[in-house]
This record gives sequence, structure tokens and C-alpha cells, in this order.
Amino acid sequence: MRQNIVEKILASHLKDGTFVKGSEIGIRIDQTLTQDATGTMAYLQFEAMGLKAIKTDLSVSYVDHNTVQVGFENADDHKYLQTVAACYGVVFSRPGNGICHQVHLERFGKPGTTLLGSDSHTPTGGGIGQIAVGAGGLDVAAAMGGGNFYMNCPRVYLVNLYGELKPWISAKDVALKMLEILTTKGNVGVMLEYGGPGVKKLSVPQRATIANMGAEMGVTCSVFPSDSVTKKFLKAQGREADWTELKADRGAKYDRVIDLDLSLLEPLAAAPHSPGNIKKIAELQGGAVDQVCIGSCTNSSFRDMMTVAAILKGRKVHPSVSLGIAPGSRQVLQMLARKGALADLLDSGARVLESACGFCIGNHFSPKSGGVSLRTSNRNFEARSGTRDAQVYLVSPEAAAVAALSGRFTDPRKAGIEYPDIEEPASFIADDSMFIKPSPELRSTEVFRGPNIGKPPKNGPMPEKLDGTVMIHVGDKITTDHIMPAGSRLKYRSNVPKYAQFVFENLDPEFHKRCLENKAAGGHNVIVAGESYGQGSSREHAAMCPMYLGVKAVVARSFERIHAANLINFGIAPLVFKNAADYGSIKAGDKLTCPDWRTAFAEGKPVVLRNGRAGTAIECVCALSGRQRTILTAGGLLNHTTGK
Ligand code: MIC
Ligand code: SF4
Repeated sequence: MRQNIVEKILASHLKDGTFVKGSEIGIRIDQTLTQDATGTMAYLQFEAMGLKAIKTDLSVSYVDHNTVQVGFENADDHKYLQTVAACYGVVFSRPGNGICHQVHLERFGKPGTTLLGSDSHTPTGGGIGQIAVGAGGLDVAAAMGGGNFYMNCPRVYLVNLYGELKPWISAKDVALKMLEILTTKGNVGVMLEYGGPGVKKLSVPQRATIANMGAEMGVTCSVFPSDSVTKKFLKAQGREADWTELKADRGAKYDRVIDLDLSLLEPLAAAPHSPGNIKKIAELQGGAVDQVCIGSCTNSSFRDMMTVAAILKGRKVHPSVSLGIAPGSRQVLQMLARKGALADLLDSGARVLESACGFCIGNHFSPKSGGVSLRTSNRNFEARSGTRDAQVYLVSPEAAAVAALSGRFTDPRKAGIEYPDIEEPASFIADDSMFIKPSPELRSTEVFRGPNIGKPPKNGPMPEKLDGTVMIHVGDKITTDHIMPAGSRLKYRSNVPKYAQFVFENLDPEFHKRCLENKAAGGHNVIVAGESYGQGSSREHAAMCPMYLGVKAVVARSFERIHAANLINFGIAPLVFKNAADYGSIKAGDKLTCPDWRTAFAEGKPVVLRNGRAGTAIECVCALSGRQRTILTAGGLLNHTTGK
């Protein structure tokens, strides 16, 4: 059979199920990654499963999200992560070593392998030819223990790239164009495969930028071929032995083909408050800019940073702009320093930030009230920057640097600056001294648990009957940033009772109180939502904290993949309205009941909810595999795995 790249990798990793579109398959995971914000819970759950050592080829624990260390909580979490990694044979990447996706691409990503990460931008690894998928921490913990990762057998779209990027047009513009084509919803269960003659004109980090933002389209992952460009990148990283060729067979089949001519692209921006709200920069030309942030796992490679440095060289940042630059990894920062480009950045007036997520997750560098911020990151959801009324636009590093100089939206082609065409280096600085690699001696390390480290919360089995109250009725495209804000709240990730106080904080600050009161009175809590519920982050806290608050069901018009999987893992039923119109017939405060709730799930029967106020019967769809039904009725994956 003629296979595409996705089929080749999945077929060679298939452990459970059959390769039939839409049916559930279990695959072997070769590598895992975690980051500090999702990692503490992932390892606490790994420990709670009673597993003794990891069974993957490689598992890496990165500290990159919360490195601000205000108060003791953060530093305690970092120490827990370091000691637990030592104990179980996980590589530990120390704070300061860089953003997980950038570092993983540089030092560990291997063509043809599978990578599962507790972060939604794990698909960045598709740039080097990995099937790299984001998931909740619990799924990653299970994979570290040798468990299969389950997903629906994907539909595969081929993106045929033609031509070549013109000067000032960047890989980010390709990603934004793809968002214009595919939008941020309706792509659940799709994997993107890039191909065509244009691919060989893109470097591995450029490919990674494009694969990174597949997360915003809601696709499971994006994958590029592994070719001579990949080989050159791996050689420059001193890892030529990790290279294998990966290409689709001639005549391989796809579910859809999208043609994209790289030479026709223009500089683009995603306008507030969605990565799918695409505009041409030419349309925004002249608008005032208050802040510019360059970095994040989307755009912080050596080439991106050198391009920015070359644009800023000998020029000054506009007095009305605050420019922050966070190189993606210590490798990139070291290279910038050795090449003198760091001095160019500093001379221009840029504020050089730590190689970490920082501004991207609203952990610092929040814009002023109502401020306009141009960012090279991947998400501009409302309030994510830490400032509720900020206007965040997502742009390329080129467009960001040019705007930092002019203080206005500027089409970079018209800035009167010579285009700096930066080449990939023949060799990168490969200094792995900020990794702590596992060793037999380290296995006896005592795990450090500071007062901020709580136990993962427990859930009981699914109740026989649902006695629900609608605690909140929300609209379309509710992101996990709406459900479970990060930013300054990040330090409570290891302390669920505390963190749960902030569920829906920006939409309804009283939500958690009402939930806890109803839970204490023996009631169940229900969330009603529109389309594409749970966009964005893989943070399982957006399911774990609602579980702690007694939420038993989310009834929505549709769900995003990672969040739906997280809900099941935490024993919350993701129900889809059979008739979309029922969404509007429900109000906050309505009582939704179901007398045969548990039996319906256990036996895979239709779920019908009675709305006491309206006197209506609401039919719901819950397309679950047998495995998922058992997990849900057990009250979640942890109960299921430990047999409790
Ligand atoms: C994000 O970009 O939203 C994050 C922070 O990286 C999250 C993970 C998290 O919430 O810890 C993600 O994308 O999964
Ligand atoms: Fe970090 Fe931002 Fe990338 Fe998430 S999207 S991993 S917060 S840099």
C-alpha cells in the first residue's frame, strides 16, 4: 500500500486497534516531554499510579513556564521536578535552558518517532519529522509508564507548498495563512502533512514555526518530511546519527489537499482576540503600538533572533514602545552572544528577557491598560497577556522588529530597511550542561516535597443519577485560558484546592463558590457551552479543578480534542447537543437531571437530560470508545489505572 508520512509513522507504532479512519487506536510513544506548569501534576500522577521507572526511550522534564519565582511555591516545584526526574530516570532541563519545544527540537527530536508532551505546542516537533502530539499530564504519565496513547485514527490533509518565501515574508506568515484557511475550529481529528517542492526551501526551525501553530487550528499535529535540510540541521546540532529519511510514497492518498504558493504570501497579523482573526499588516499600517514581545516557542530560533538583531542593529527602539526579547533557548542566547548580536539588541534599547515562556503566558510583561501589543507568539486570547483589555496581535519577528523601531504597525517591506537574509549555521553550540541526565546513582535521590505540593485530587466513581445544576452558560470558542487562567495564578498549579478558586475567574468570579456550595449540598455541577469548547492549552487543570468543584458534565455544541480527553480522564462527561438549538433553551441555574446517568455511559446508550424549568428533554451525543466509557464510569483515568 502507498503510504503517506503520517500512516508510515503511525503504522510502525500501532499497538492497539485497527487503522480505520475515526476508530480509536493506541500507539507506542517513544519520547515524552513535560514542562513545569503541567509537569508537577504529571509526575504526582505517575507516582500515584505506583510506577517504578519510565519505559520510554527518552523522557524530558523542562522548567520553562514559570521561572519568575515570586514566593517559595515556584522554587519548590522546580526542586520537586528535579528530584522526581532523578528518581525515575527522566532527563531534567534546568530553568534557564530554554523553552521545551525549542530545546527539544535542537537536542532530542528524531525523525520518524513519536513524541507526547504535556503541552499543546508539542507538535512543534513535526518540523523535524516527528508525530508530536500534545496531551494532558495524566496521558503523558501513562505513556511514560509504557502505556499506549489513544486517539482516533486521523484524517490526513496534505498541504502542498510551492514557490519560495519572498524577502520579509516569514514562516509565521505561512502559519497565519493556514489559520485563515482552516480557522481555529472544525479540525478535530485531523493531522496535517506538509509536502510539495516548497518544503525544501524551508529550514527545520521554519518548519517548526509552522507545525507549532497547528495547535491553534486544533489539528492533532503537523508533520514535515525528513530530507537533506533535516539532515543538515541535525548535523549542525552534532546529531547526524539521529537522521533518517522520511517521505510519502508516490501516489499516497489524503483526505484533502490544500495548495499554498509561498511566493504569494503577504505579511499577516492575527488581530484580537483569536489566532484565527487574520488581517494583512498593510490594512493595519500606521496604527500605534505600545509594546512588542519577540520570542516564545513559535518564533525564537537562532535565525529568528539573528534576523531581529540585524534589523535593530544601529537603530533605536521607538520611545513609546517597550520591546522585550526572549531567545528560545540557552543555545540561541549563547550563539547570539558569541556573534555579537546580543550587543546589537542591547544597544537598540531592547529589554532582553530570560529564555522562557514568560510574556507568552502572561507571567510577566503584561501590556498597559488597553495597550496594543505585537507578539511573535501563538495565542492572543483575551486576558492571556495578563491585561484584560489589552489588544494583542500575533506577527512575524520581522514585522515585530520593524514596529518596535517605528512605534506603528508597519509593512516590513516598506520600512526602508535592507532585508537581512540570515543563513542557518553549519554548527550550533551544543552545550548540554544545563541538562541533568539520569544515572544509577541519582536513582536513590529523595523526592523533595515543599508545602505547595498537594496530592492529586481524588474523584469518586460516576454517580448513578445526575442531579445537575447549570452553573455557567458560556458562548463559542471558550479557551482553557478562560476556564483556568495561568499568568500570575501559575504558581498554584501544584495546589488544586487553591487553584480551583480561579476557575472562570475572568467570566464569573463567583463560579467556584456556587459550585462548592452545591457540591457540599450533594448536588452536581454542569457547564453549558457553545462551539469549540476547550480551545488552546493542554492544561489538565481546566478539567481537574472543575472536577474538584464537583462538575460532572460539560454539555457543548462541540469540543476541542485535548480538552475533551482531559475531561474524560478526570471523570467529567463531555456531552454534545444532538440538536444544536437546545443550547439556547438552557439558562444558568436550570436543573438538568438524568435518572440512568451511569448506566447510559456504562452501556453506551443515548444520554437524555431533563430540564426541570423548561420541561424539555435534551438529547446528547457522547461518542466514546469502550475504553473511554470504563474510564469515565470509574471516575477518571487515575481510578481506572489504580483499580480504585
Ligand atoms: C500555553 O501555551 O497555553 C501553555 C501554557 O504552554 C499550555 C500549557 C499549560 O497551561 O501549562 C499549553 O499550551 O498546553
Ligand atoms: Fe510556552 Fe507560550 Fe509556547 Fe505555551 S505557547 S509553550 S506558554 S512559549
